[in-house]
Amino acid sequence: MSAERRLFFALALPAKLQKQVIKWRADNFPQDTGRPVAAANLHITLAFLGEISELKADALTRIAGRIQAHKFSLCLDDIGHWPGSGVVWIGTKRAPNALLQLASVLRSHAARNGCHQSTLPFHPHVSLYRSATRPVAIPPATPNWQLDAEGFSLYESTYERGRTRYRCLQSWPLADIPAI
Ligand code: 2AM
Repeated sequence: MSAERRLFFALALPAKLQKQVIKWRADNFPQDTGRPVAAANLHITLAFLGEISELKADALTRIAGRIQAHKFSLCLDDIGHWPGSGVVWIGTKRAPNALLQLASVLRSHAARNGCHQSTLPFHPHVSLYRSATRPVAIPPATPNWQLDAEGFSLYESTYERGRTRYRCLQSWPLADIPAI
């Protein structure tokens, strides 16, 4: 039997935005806030699949390739701390419908293929710190970065020598918004 892999669908942050976020994080949070997420690992999870077989991964990869969704932009203008999960995050106050629909389609396909989905409402976010279980002084606002989503990807999460790495397995483009 082939090994299971920990997979998820996500939106990547472009390298320029990764750098901006990392600099802003360093300037705005004390060093002992928690475990900072590495720049290359910054992303917005669309659907978490968990540890799944190659068979299920193949099925969901084929499905992802048939999804028809449009490009969208979102403004990273929100910030918060979930003490229970220890996550400090940035997100958006107004999630575009195209983002919610893409996540919803991926999550329902994941559920239909036996990947347990959280019952909590989808809250698009970029995790900045993990293991932040103590109170965190949250900056009043983010610099309102714009994220232009032109595609989405399937990632594998691995843990080697004390480091979490996310490897992009495949990406799919989002379609241009038709001119009216
Ligand atoms: P995050 O989106 O809050 O950062 C890979 O592990 C990614 O999947 C991480 O980005 C992580 O959290 C998200 N993730 C991990 N476990 C999850 C779960 N049980 N439900 C939803 N998302 C999860």
